[in-house]
This record gives sequence, C-alpha cells and structure tokens, in this order.
Amino acid sequence: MQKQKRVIAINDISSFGKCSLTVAISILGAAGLETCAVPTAVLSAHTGFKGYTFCDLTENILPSANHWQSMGLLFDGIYSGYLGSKEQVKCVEKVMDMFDVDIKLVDPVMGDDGVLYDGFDESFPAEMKKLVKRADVIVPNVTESCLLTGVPYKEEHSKEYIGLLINELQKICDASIVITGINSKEDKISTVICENGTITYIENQKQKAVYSGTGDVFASTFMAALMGGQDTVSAAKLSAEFVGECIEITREVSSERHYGINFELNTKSLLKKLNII
Ligand code: PXL
Repeated sequence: MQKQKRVIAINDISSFGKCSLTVAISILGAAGLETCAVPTAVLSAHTGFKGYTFCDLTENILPSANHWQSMGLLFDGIYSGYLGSKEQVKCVEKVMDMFDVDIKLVDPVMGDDGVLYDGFDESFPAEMKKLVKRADVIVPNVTESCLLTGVPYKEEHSKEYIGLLINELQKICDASIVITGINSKEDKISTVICENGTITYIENQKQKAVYSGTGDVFASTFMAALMGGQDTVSAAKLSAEFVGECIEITREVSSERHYGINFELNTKSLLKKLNII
C-alpha cells in the first residue's frame, strides 16, 4: 500500500454552482488524496449569480496554517484557487512560504471572457502576480494571463498572441505555464503548456455550450494527476479531455451556464484517466 499524499487546497466554498472547494475536495478525494481545505470564504452561490452572500474567512487562513505547522504536519502539495481580496492573496503567499512541498499549483482565478469577476477591482491582479511568483505550475485562462501581464485581451487567440502571453508570463514567474481556454480554431479549444522552454499545444473539440467552474474542474484534475506522478503535458491533456466529457454530459440535460458541469457523474472516467481503475 502506498503512502497517502496530503494536499492543502485553498479556495472558497460556493454552496451552489459547482466550483472551487466543492470541486477540489471531490476530485482530489476521488483520486485518493487527503485534502486539507482552507476555505477563504463561504458564499451561497458563486459570484456569477446575483445576490450571493459572502462570509469572509481571511482571519482563518494563517491561523490554520500556523496550527498545522505547530503540529509538525507535512504536505505534498498546495493548490490555491479563488481568493476574495488582496489581503487573502497576501495570506496565501505566506502559506506558500511556510511548507516545503513537491508541487505548488496556483490557479490565478480572476476573470473570464476579458473581464474581471464581480468583486475584484483593477488593483487585484498586481497582488496575484506576487503569488504566481511562488508557484511551480500556474493554470491561468487567457483572460487571467492578460490580467497578470498587462497584455490587452483579444477574443481570437492566434499562436503569435499566445506566444506573446507565454513570453510575458515567463517574465513574472519561473513556473511551468498551462494556459486554458484558447480559441485557436472555430471548432477547437486548446490548452498550451510551456515547460522548460518547450511549448506543447493540445487541441480538443470545442463544446457548444459554456459553463462556469470548468477552470476549477481542470485545475483540480490537473493537480490530482500531478500528485499521481503524471508529467505536466499528460496531466493537462487528461484534464482537458475530462472537462470536455463533463461538458458533453451536462449539455444533454442543462444549458444553465452558471449551474456548472456534472463532473460528479463522470467519476469513473476520471479514475480511469488517472490510472486508478
Ligand atoms: O470558478 C471560479 C470561481 C470560484 N469562486 C467564486 C467565483 C468563481 C467564478 O465566478 O465566483 C466565488
């Protein structure tokens, strides 16, 4: 029996909407990883919905990490996602500095389709840039890559444009870079991986519907795969495929963008992709 790996997952709990910790705990747990959650906030539903409640848990982030450190706990990975304020990002920078782990994955959750998510202001990306510097791997979408680098957002993503984003991201961090949600061709959606100077493009069929939380499903699956020993390209490939499948099964029953994707119904495929079954 192999030793169970232990991961810190820092993200919000959006009770409705299939994103953040709801996704991370399910996917990392299904993959056999012990998941130590640090909830950054509890929301009734994610910020794509009007009227969401927001219970800020900034005060709990560092004390949790300090407690774990005082207990002498060891961790194998840290995965951070949605952080609700610059102050929270600063706390997570400290948590990243506290533990010596194999993989620090930062998903710089900030926006999509060229715009910041509700609740963030223009000064937020500068703080996120500092967190990204601590990462071994980052998984921004195209919008977040633009917000981190200051490159203007474009709706069409040519290879030259993505090359420019990679160059600019490399100036701000040493991490392996995985950019998701690239509109490369009309019927394709691509993911690009830049690791040790090598750039790899992965193409998947573009789905005819758009759902929120897909970035979280991608990042959680990706973290699970990396923790399971897969290389960055294989991990990104299987994660993109898994998200595509989940969108497909969701599309058969719902087109509610903000309700998220039915990843829970596709666990068997996840486990096969992760070589667990
Ligand atoms: O899926 C990203 C995400 C995570 N957490 C919260 C969000 C969003 C995107 O809107 O609002 C609270």
